[in-house]
Amino acid sequence: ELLFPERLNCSHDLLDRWVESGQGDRPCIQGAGLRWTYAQLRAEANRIAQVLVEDMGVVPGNRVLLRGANTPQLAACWFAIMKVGAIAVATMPLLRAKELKQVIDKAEVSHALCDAALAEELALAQAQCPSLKTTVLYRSEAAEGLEARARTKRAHFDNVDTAAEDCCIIAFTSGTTGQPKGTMHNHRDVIAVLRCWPVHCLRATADDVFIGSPPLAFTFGLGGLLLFPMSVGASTVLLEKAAPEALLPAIAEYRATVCFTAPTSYRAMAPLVKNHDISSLRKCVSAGEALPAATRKLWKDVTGIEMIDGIGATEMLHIFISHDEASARPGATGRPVPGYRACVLDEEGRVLPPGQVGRLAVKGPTGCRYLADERQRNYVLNGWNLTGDAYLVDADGYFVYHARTDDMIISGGYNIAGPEVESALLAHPAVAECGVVGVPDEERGQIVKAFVVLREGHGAGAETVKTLQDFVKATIAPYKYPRAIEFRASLPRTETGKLQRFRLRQET
Ligand code: 3UK
Repeated sequence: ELLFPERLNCSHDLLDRWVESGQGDRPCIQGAGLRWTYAQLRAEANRIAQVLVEDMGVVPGNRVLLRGANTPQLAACWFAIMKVGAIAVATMPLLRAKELKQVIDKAEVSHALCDAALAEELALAQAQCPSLKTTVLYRSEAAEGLEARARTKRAHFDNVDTAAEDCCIIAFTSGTTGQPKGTMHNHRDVIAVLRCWPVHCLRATADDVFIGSPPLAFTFGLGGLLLFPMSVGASTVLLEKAAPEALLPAIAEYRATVCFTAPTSYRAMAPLVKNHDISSLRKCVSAGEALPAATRKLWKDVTGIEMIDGIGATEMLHIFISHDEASARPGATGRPVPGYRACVLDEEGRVLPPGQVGRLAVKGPTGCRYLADERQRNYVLNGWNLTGDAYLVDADGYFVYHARTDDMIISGGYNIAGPEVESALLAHPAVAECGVVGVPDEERGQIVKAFVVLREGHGAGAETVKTLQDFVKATIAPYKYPRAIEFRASLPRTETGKLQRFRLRQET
């Protein structure tokens, strides 16, 4: 059981505390050509907090939209929102006006801070959103821009005295299957996650330099690239562009030690590692989708590093099943992070014995608060969150991922998990990426179909199809092999690195 004071503002624990204890000169955040200490980030956030209150009229509880690539300025804006007791509604940089409108309406956004480079789509959305009254642009030269306003403010600000249970984040799920869903988190939740996975599985120190790809609008990135480094007094690198080709040179340049990204990014980086000096790296975290055993091995072969896998979810804020380097088990996500409980349920909500696939349920200090009532009714049971994943627990208590519940393939009476077939295919050297879905079939109901991106030097053709099919049959139960294989140049993914299987299904 974690205990918290009744009044609590998370920005104090993460930011102000370091300055107050005389450690304000520690390096805190880099990126976009900037290098700020803890004291500098705090001063920036304090000035922006005054812009929010004095110029924009933000009061505690207002929902403030954030829109921008990962930069120190975005982080300063995030802290400013915490400091004034408002609610941060961070959005993915790639969202278009239509999607922004949905977020603004659902979250009842009243104010926005937006990177000037991304102003256009937000302006289009704002024209159709009556609730959104005031937008201020940052990284802007304009006289009414955030920087010009912030220059007139003081470096000091007294944080609003928020309750631990005041909401401070509305986070939207990445919409792997369609409509984004809003989830709410309070100041206590932010502090609670700091005391769970980072302490038990990551164990970073003040000397670590964090880096990675997930946007701060994705709670995987918010935790991994902002909250977790700052909770231990470490430093973080925020990259505006963090595609695999950009991430490797950045790791080398900043001498980064802890990396957060998705499995697909590790697979893309693996063949390029030899061109870069990434000897500084000591911890690599994978989340967002299942980490196939073949990807874990590939990364270990080229870097020597045992990855830390963890399943997290926007509604839980961060990772709740994971492991540390010493207890990694290839093919398994790990065990419940201390502080969380997890189990696998059948359709009626009964706990299943080890070895049986069912619906993953999780309970802990975070979770259970959706914006939409319908979501709350269907995905929260008795304080347990149903994540929508099919899992099994093995005899040692390790949780093994199977599929998203709605991605299970039923073919000829067999239940087949697409990701298991993907893992098998990824172990073949010709396969760079793949996605496996069920497609309608008159005889079998569905058949297993694989979409495959080949590695350089491998030809798409009947011969490769046969080779890959035989390879799968030799690795897992033969009935699971992909009866159809289609070669693609790339696969549809979300901004968070998740394969969009629903799109693959639509495309057949
Ligand atoms: C899937 C995984 C297998 C799973 C997230 C870390 O991904 C995050 O949040 P989302 O709300 O999606 C949640 C869903 O993604 N998933 C995530 N990680 C894994 N499946 N193995 C994994 N390691 O379907 C889950 O229900 O976008 C991840 C931290 C914070 C996050 N928000």
